[in-house]
Amino acid sequence: MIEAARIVRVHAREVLDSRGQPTVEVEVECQGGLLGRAIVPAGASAGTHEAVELRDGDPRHFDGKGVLRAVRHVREILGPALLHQFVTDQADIDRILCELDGTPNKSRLGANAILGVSLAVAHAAAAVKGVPLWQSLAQGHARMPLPMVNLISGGKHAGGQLDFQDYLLLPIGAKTYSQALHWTVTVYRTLGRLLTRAGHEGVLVGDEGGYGPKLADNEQALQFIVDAIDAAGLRPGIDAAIALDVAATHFYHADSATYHWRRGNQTLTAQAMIDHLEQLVERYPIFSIEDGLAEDDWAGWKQLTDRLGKKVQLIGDDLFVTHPARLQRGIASGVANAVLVKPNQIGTLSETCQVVRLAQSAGYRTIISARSGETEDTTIADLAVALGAGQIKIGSVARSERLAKYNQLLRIEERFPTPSEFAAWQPLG
Ligand code: 2PG
Ligand code: MG
Repeated sequence: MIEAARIVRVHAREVLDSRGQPTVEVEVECQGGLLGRAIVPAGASAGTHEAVELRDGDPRHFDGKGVLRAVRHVREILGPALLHQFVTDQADIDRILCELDGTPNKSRLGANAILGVSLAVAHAAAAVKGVPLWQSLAQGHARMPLPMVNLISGGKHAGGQLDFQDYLLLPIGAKTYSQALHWTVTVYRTLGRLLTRAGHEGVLVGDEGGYGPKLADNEQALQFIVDAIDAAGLRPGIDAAIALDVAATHFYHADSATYHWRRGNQTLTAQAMIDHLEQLVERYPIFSIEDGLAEDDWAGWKQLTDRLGKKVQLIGDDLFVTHPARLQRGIASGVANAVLVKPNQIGTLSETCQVVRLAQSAGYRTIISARSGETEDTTIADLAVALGAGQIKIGSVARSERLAKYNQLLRIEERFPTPSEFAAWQPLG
């Protein structure tokens, strides 16, 4: 058993993600042939403080988006350094990977190269132990997460039709994961019918499978969702609520410290943004707001938290970028009350787990999240269960790179069938 756990081969290749863009796949093989494999996702609305995703910049190869350099770093630097290591020593391995890179943001070897290895090691360790990944990673209280599911896409994910990036469903009244998923699919389909009936014929889906209709404004999108919850036979605000990812970083102008709506050519201060979000919360059953303000607008974020943090889940995505130091700053200054957790924002599995533990110990909620560029890799589903994260954000209930993860959670749920093993929605305050 011990010898079988030694790494004997690390291989990487360039594969394609759900947008048809190149990304890194890594395989880690142990003595005796047991294998772990992982594919790294990619964001479109990435925060500037994220770990660096290395792209080749060679215009002749996938318009400069190739990842052959990152692949080479796995084959020639990271992989050889791990030969003969015990695959179950995840923390040591992640430390070696960080040391080989030597930069604070993984810019030398690439967070995409490093994360691919880190996650493939975790899969290989689970294979060696002969248990599912969630079980191999489990720390403390493993439980099924509540999904937060994209219904309508705007911002950078759907051609900028709407200013907010994601309008999501939070099935807050569901008693189990599968019930939450079933309700969400029903609302998604109902919403599709309502949009079609209102003349949004052949409505296209955005990068994450959410509808991308040309609506007049944010409020119209919110009203469509409330109507769809209702028409699906669920009670808005009781069975199902709305979550928003404003992704405000992407319409913030730092030079004038203002937020620019594309719709109506409006310019808003942080104060006006907060007023607007508060009005929306009063008018619609919005229980969660992600990136309501920009990634470095700490002062605005503090006001937002003081105003809404007692009743609304306020998630930092671009704000915290899954980074322990940024999250620590948020906790110390009372900014936000939840953190979005994306392994590729920080670059190793161990650091990702560290951020979740830090958040949990401070009473911040944790939402494990996919990226807008995804693949068939399902690691985050197991991770959300293993860490007892509470919530997961994967995109919509369309497109197989999303469903691969929802389906993995259905498989895992067979081991966690009771409502007591499901992270049902807990009201704030
Ligand atoms: C986000 C993510 C996922 P991206 O902003 O939360 O929706 O988008 O992966 O493009 O950063
Ligand atoms: Mg986001």
